[in-house]
Amino acid sequence: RSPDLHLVATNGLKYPQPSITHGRTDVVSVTPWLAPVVWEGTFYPVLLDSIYQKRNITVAATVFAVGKYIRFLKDFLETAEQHFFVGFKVKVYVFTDQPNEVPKVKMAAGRELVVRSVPNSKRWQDISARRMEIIQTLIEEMLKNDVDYIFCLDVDSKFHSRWGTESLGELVAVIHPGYYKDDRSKFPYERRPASRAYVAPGEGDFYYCGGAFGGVLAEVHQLAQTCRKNFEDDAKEGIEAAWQEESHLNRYMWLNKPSKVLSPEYLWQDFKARNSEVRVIRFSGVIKNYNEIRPN
Ligand code: UD2
Repeated sequence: RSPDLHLVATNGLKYPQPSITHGRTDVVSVTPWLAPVVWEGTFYPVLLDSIYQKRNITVAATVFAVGKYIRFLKDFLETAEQHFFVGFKVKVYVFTDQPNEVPKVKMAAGRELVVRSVPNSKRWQDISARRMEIIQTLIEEMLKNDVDYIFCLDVDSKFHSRWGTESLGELVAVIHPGYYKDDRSKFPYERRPASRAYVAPGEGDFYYCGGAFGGVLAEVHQLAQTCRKNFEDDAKEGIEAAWQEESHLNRYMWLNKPSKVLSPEYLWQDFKARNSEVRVIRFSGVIKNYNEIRPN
């Protein structure tokens, strides 16, 4: 089914009158291919929630906590309870090499934690990149159950404010907070033509995060399968893209335009001061000591 074709509103629901001449002027809220860019002030949460409540949707999230990254899981899960699709059916899939260390976090009715074992890897690059293969396999299993949307998120992060139905779409990408004011020649795309993640000079729309993406199952499956295959085919030729699966994701999103783009409100970085156009930080990466936390 195509979930976004028919938006049925609730009869009698009250919300402010929409305007087509007044709105945010400090940010761009639509891409040149006419996908919404979601910023605070561009949507009505109550209206969107009522539309998606009618559909009785289930949203899955995947998160990987391998090796020392298990320490981030408690805050991630607790803050997800407070901010991520509150009031909706949610299934959080935790992939870890230490299933016994997964914190017991109390979840509201309709919300569920599913813990899966995955092996550790010697190189952090492999842990990060192998997520695509595991996400691909997970979606193949899920097609048999009733999950509608999936988001794939980094564990070393916390929710601070609402992340909800405004983020739903067929294929959803998040603008990376580090580069959104830069010329695209400065984006850290993979620049070697030999790689399947290559983005040529003068190409590319935005620089998207590897740490958050999502959409409907079929679309995210296609993305994960393609990024996995390209990553593995590169590896057979001794090439690893500059930012592993994030580079492949950026190549993918260049060719397959996301139907919804989430502003950097949806993945900020705690070490960066908040920019004025970012009125709300919804989700952000915590500060971490890379040398201490990574296996190599
Ligand atoms: C960026 C991306 C990340 C990924 C990476 C390139 C953001 C915010 N982050 O972050 O998604 O694309 O570049 O590979 O866009 N992990 C473990 N154990 C480990 C290492 C990694 O569980 O030992 C998992 C964990 O879920 C972590 C994720 O892999 O959140 C990404 O690794 P990272 O956070 O070290 O990557 P980073 O900060 O370079």
